[in-house]
Amino acid sequence: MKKRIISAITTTGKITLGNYIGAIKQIVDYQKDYEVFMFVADLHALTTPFEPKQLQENIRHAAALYLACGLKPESATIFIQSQVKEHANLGWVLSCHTTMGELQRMTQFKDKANIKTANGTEKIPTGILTYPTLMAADILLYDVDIVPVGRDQKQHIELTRNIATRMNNKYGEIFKIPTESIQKHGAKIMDLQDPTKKMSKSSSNAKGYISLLDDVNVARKKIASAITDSLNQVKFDPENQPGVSNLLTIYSVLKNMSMSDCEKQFQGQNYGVLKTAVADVVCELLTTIQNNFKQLINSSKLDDILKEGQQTASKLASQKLALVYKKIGL
Ligand code: ATP
Ligand code: LTN
Repeated sequence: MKKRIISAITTTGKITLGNYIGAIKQIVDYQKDYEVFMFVADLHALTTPFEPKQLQENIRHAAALYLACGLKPESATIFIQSQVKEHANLGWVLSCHTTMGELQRMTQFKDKANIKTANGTEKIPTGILTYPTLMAADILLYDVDIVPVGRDQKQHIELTRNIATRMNNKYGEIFKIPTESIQKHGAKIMDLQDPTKKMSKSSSNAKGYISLLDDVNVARKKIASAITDSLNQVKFDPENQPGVSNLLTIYSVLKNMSMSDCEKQFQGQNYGVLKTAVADVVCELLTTIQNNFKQLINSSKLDDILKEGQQTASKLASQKLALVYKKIGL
């Protein structure tokens, strides 16, 4: 039997090159040999301020982009999280088996909540704190083996394992214990304007990230104005040359080349040459994705794929939730 994987992207904004390299590309590669579940994490998007219309557009764009990036409905179940009610149901049960301490220790919570004062929590939606239990539900509903994610999610998968093990020990075997898959290179693509920060779709500076739907000329300009350094050597050294290392990482992942081969290719060249090469490979990718996207975004084919995804996912999710309810005495 094929091993199963699951992943998702939160619809808090435009899907970025960081999301593509850290998550989507891995999943597209996995689909040859694994049974893939990939969903649009729209319930997770409620944890940050949102506009209903924009949210709806982001959800459809995300689903179309998964397909445009190469996910195939024949080998992947693609669905929208809020259309499978069991996610929120199981999320509640799991939150009752997770401590406040565990959730407060999550690095992403500490970053996002940015608690500075004693009464600072008044402004933070509770969902920012409890979101890892919903994420654990997303994973545990489907008996998956592997969760391909970027590095920032490692802690959440560890928490998922802890909750699952705790419940298996208390109630008997319910959940399969998943592991994360994090790439050696590309697990954390950095902001083009501040290469010490992760490239993030919710960044306030659009020059720092490349959206998969950015006009290619805009993307080219963003890469041309990416922050580098004054050392004038193309070397992979994230600590001392974070900007150059970030560009090299993007190049090496998209070209499927080893880092040492990339370093050799640019040895003795100036940063302009590197930037042009990165822009070429990124724009080639964006052009392909955007052409596919245009065909899909208003098509009924997309609706059909999502409907089928919902049915397949719901079947598994409802069986798992029924087992959980039975085991815990509901
Ligand atoms: P936000 O910007 O709102 O914090 P995000 O862009 O980090 O969101 P998520 O939806 O939280 O996106 O992440 C979706 C997937 O993309 C996760 O697996 C995450 O680890 C990965 N990912 C996100 N940003 C990057 C990045 N800069 N580099 C590599 N992987 C990333
Ligand atoms: N917020 C998550 C996206 C996500 C996810 C998941 C990823 C929600 N549920 C389940 C993998 C598996 C993130 O990666 N930031």
